[in-house]
Order: sequence, then C-alpha cells, then structure tokens
Amino acid sequence: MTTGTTDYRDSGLEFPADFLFGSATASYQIEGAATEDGRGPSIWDTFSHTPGKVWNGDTGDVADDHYHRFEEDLDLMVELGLEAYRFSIAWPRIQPTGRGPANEAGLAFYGRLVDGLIARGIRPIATLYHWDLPQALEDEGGWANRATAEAFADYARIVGERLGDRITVWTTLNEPWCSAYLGYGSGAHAPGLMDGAKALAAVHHLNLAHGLAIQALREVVPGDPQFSITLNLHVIRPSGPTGAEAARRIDGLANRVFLGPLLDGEYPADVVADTAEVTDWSFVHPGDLEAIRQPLAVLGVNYYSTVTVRMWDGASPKVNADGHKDMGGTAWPGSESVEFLEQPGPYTEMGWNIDPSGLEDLLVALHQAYPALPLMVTENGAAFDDVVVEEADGPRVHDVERLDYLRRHFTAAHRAIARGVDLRGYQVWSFLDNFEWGYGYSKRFGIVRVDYDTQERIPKDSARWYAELIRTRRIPA
Ligand code: IFM
Repeated sequence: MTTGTTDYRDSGLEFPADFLFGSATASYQIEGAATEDGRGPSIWDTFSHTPGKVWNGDTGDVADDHYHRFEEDLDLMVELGLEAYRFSIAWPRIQPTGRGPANEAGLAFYGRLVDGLIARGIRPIATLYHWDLPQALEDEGGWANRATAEAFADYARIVGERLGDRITVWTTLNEPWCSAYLGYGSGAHAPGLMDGAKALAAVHHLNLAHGLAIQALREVVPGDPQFSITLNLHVIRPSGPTGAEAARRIDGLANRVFLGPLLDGEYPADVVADTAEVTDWSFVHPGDLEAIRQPLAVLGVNYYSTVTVRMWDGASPKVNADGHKDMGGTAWPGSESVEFLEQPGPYTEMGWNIDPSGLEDLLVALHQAYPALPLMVTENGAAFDDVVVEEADGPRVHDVERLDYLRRHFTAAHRAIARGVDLRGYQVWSFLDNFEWGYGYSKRFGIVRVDYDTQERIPKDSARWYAELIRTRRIPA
C-alpha cells in the first residue's frame, strides 16, 4: 500500500464495509422512447430539436434505448457488482404536461426498474428531477415561475405514493445550478434563455421545489425515508490580488445560494447585494425559507474539476474558460466581471482540468461547515475518446485515462474519509455512454461503451477495474 502521494495514485486503500459503490445515469440521457407510452415533451426535447443548440443536431429520441433494454442493463450492473444505481425519473413520463393525473405507463416503467434493481440486490437512488422539465410547464414560465415549484411537489407526491419505501435515497434535484444558470442565464442548456433575473428566480424556485417536494414525500413515503439533493458545488481557486473578491462572488452564486437556504435557512446577504441590479429577490415569499430548509439524510456531491478566478481588469480581452459552452448569455448574473482562467492540465475530453485534490478539498470543507451531514459522491467521472479493439475474447476498450481519473478520485475520497468526512458512497458518472446535453453524443462518460448504431454494450477497462474495487473494497493496484 502507498499513501500520501501528491498524484493521488495510491493503491490498496480500503473502503468501509457499508460504503455504497454504484454508478449513475439520468433519464433523458439514456432512456430514448421519447414519445412512447404517453410521455410528454420536455424542454430537452424542444431544445435538442432546435437547430444549433446541440452538437450535430443530436437528440435524446433514442439515446441508449434503455427504456426497452433496462433488464439487460440491470444484468450488466450485477456483472460489475454495483451495489447502488442512481437514476432519474422523467417527470413528463409521469405527468405528460407537468400537472394532472399520473400516466400509469410511466409509473409502471419506474416500478419495473426499481423492482428489477431490488431483485438483483442493487439499491435504488432515485432523482426526481434531472433537467427534463415538462415543456407545458416551461410554456408557463418554467423554473422562473413559482407555480412550477408547487407542481413539482405534486409530482413528487405521485412518485412517492407509487415507489414508496422501495427507494434507498430520494434525491429531489440534480445540480440546480445547471438548471437555473445554464437554462435561464447562459442559454447553454434548455430552455436556452439568457436572462439573469430569470436565472435567479429559477434558483429560488428550484430551492423551493426541493423543500416542498420533501414535505410531500414525507407525507406519503412509509418507513424512514432518506432525503437528499445533489449539488455541483464549485471548487474555486483564487488568482492574484483580486482572486479573493472573485472567489467570494462565485462561491456565493454557485454554492452558498443553495447551501444557505437548504441548510442554514437564509440567502447570503452578499449574494443579494451583488445581484441587486439584476433582481430585487421579491420572489422570496414569507415562509419560503422555512419550507426549503428540510432535514437531509445525506447531501449529494457531484465533482469533476476546479475553477480559477480573478476580477477582470476591464481592458485586456476577458478570459472565460469556465468549462461550459458559451451561447452568449451569462451564468453569473451580477458577477459578469469575474474572469475564469485557463486551468493547469491535464484535461478530459470536455476540456475540464483533472484535479483530484479538488474533491478532497470539497468534501473536507463541507464536512467542516456541516459536521453532522453525511455526504455521498453522486457523480464523478470523465469523458475521453474511446477506441474499440477486437481481441481474442471480444471487443475491448482500454480506457486508461478514465481508469486513472477514477483511481485518483477514489483516492481523494478515501483521503477525505481518513480526515473524518462521513462519506457514505460513490456513484460513478456514468454507467453508460450517453447524451451529453449540448455536446450530444460526442462526449463519452460511460464505464460501459454504447455503440449507438447497434446498442451493443461493452464494459470498458474502467468498468472492470471498478468491479474489482467493489469486490475487494480496495483500490486495485
Ligand atoms: O452528464 C452530466 C450530468 O447529467 C450532470 N452532471 C455532469 C455530467 C457531465 O457533464
């Protein structure tokens, strides 16, 4: 066993017996069957079918065809020894227009999925919202409209009544930062709006939706349900004399605007001040903050890379290497004067820098701020261009870079545990190659390769490595 290396390539580290190893996906990214069994259109159907929004005009119409192939995908999870599977439920399969009675066929699909997981001994971690908002709700204003949060609670109740105590962890939202700021601010994600005030209203309505959904779930789910939310908190490195001010602003908009109301019952005063010219925050109504602050059993943490920031001097060309597509809007309302500098490499195929110390730093910082709150890595992984090679025992993908990325980040997670962090599990993103939003099928995050022509699944070397980690509970040499 080696420990303490700066490159985070330790091996032999052992994870606790109850640590939950799994992998994650999301409905629109894998399911396909976009118009089947009563599913209504979502904002991602609309967006992906709008020319110029997604690379190559790709859509989620077919994706991994998981809707029809989920049994074989579950069998593959068993082969790899996954202990948990984090998936999301498509709201427009349950309520095609986002309101009204449940669509029985949609509920039945997720019932079969959950039963199939349980029958195979795999714990279901269900996310209620991973970005596929029913288009009909967007037509009424989407997340910038308060009524969407109330509709979300009704949807949560319907799902809670059906799936009940079969779900190990209920996650309300995945990465509300992306839904709000990329969806309504920068325009890079559906619905593609570029309006800072709407983005901030969306932040609040997503926070509110989380709180109302947990209240609704608590009324209908029996037993002792575990409630959660998954955030893509930003790990921010300040640069130069203005770095601290830039980091404060980005930490406010990316992290504290969620952590504050969710865990402390308030919006940070500096964020409200920084955004005063964008919005007056009158969308926060009396009682909202109490509704948002619900006890959480675990906080989901998605981590991929870091950002380095400083204030723009207003003269030199502004640097904006924030790792997201630039569609012309802003993901940082009120703080457009922050520069995102190029990160030191190496990089993944997304152009995101690889820095496992960021994961360790993030987990330790969260633990220090909220010592009683258990954490789970609900996403971590990397996109790389894969090559399929034919070998004697069949097709193989020797994805050495992804394997190395995972090794280093599992080491970082282990180090966080050694420093006292109550880390409950790790869900690798992603189980399957899939529709990577604005990048379509051009970026492959899967530990299992998907041939989009034949739908053949090929476990990559990273999946085999992960299977060994799960089997031995130690980071393989
Ligand atoms: O594919 C996404 C996922 O849907 C949300 N978190 C980040 C992943 C990689 O971009």
